[in-house]
Amino acid sequence: MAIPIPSRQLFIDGEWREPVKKKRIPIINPSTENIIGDIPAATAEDVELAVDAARKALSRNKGKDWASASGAFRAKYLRAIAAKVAERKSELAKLEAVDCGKPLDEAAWDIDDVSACFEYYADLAEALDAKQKAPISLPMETFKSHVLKEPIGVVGLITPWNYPLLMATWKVAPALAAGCAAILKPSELSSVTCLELAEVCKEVGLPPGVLNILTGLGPEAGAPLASHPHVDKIAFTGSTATGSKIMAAAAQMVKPVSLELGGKSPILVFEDVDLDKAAEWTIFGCFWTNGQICSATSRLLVHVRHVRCRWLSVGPGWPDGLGAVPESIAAEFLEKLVGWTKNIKISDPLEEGCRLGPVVSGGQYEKIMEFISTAKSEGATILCGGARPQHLKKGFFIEPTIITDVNTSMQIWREEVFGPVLCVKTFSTEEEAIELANDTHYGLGAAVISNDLERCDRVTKALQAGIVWVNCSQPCFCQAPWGGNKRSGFGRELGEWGLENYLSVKQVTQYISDEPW
Ligand code: TXE
Repeated sequence: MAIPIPSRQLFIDGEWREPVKKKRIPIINPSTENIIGDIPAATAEDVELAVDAARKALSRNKGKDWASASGAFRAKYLRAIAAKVAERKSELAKLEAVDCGKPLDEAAWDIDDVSACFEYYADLAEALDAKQKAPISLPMETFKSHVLKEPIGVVGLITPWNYPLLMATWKVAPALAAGCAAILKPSELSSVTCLELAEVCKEVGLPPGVLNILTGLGPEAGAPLASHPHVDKIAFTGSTATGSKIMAAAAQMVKPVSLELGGKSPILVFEDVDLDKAAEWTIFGCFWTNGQICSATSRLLVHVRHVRCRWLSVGPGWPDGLGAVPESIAAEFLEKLVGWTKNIKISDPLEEGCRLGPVVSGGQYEKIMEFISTAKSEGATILCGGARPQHLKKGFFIEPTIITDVNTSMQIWREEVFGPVLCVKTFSTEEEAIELANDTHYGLGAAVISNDLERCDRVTKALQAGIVWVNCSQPCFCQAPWGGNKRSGFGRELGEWGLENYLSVKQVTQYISDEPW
């Protein structure tokens, strides 16, 4: 079934504009490898126009402009966007599926989340009005002080391809709720639904310049946005390498940045679990969205307990001369995981029941296959998957892959794969599990699966991650903060934290005594 891709231009100052250099980038359907359309490619000249439009949106009709309007005024537009997105859910989900390879069901959840996120920030925009002028208690009666929360100004939002419209929304909705004017630069690998967001904004009559959408390549469109002197803040989701470049560019102008970068998140499965439930969360936690999730719990740590047994005291490596057999859930658990993984339906994302589609691009396909082959050459064992599915001759499809016999110095254990690849190690004590889990440069997510809630609590506190899931992996709610530590970045999106990202705090202090100071 061919899904028609609307032909769009850049969205600047409320209008469709051809890129100054008239360049376009082909859209490749990752399931078929066919070109199905193209998107405009912005360059520094277009960034200049978009920044001008955004600045005008914050100064035109002084007193009634986007920044100084009430939160309630802005909320009306956010709610209208939410409603239009909901109305176009089925079409947007299909566009997402053909553009980035996401199974249609999952794309439809994303679109629901997009609407919910715009609604949520509409609520917070309204609530912001009541929070203005919050008094501060001072130690001197001759002064009074309060706080104004003001929009930061013009913000640049640079987003990735794995949740194209949803990641854009996590930034656009709070930025607009706060009263900022925004320039969104989605990933060149999947921009189609973000351009449809532009159409939605036109339809609801969003004031010109409040949201500008520039599609294009990172170095050509993203870099000039990040370094532009009249962009007051950059919010970025993507790779750690690009995040570091953006931070360096922003540092030149002491511009605030928030960064949501990669991850190599662990899932710790203890011996007391219900194996079916643990297997379900492990599989979902790693293979959902074709494994292309920054928070994917792609390092499985599963309990194995060595029971010492005199009768078996033959093995080397046991200093006290005792033998050992593993009393463990590991073997049974892995057997279950492999069985279930082999049953995952891999197909065109539009096909009924598809659970795993292709990865987003030829480049990502090659990169993931290289990871798998390096793991093999370093001595790891591919328990299942590791290849292109035999029934699919075209498309960037990779079988869901489980890898064991991994050691902690291997690339597959240390680096983000961003594909359907789970690697496994065992642990025998809680301390060892925590040490293995934290032995990474990243710190985005982590999951702990155990029926012992006291243990869950202890382990949660010990894990170095911005998000810890207990007895689950990956659920995400727009009310709860999202973001990481270490090289996974800093700053939090979603919830009230997401709004604060786009607000600046102004202290107002007044001398109220008639006495001379
Ligand atoms: O990411 P980039 P890519 C990781 C994942 C993946 C790898 C590469 O491991 O395999 O990154 O993916 C824009 N100045 N993640 O190359 O480059 C780019 O156009 C300004 C994790 O797609 O980080 C896109 O809009 N912008 C991740 C955005 O940055 C630049 C999601 C992200 O692209 C730029 C995606 C520059 N110099 C990939 N260069 C997550 N955390 O969810 C590129 N861009």
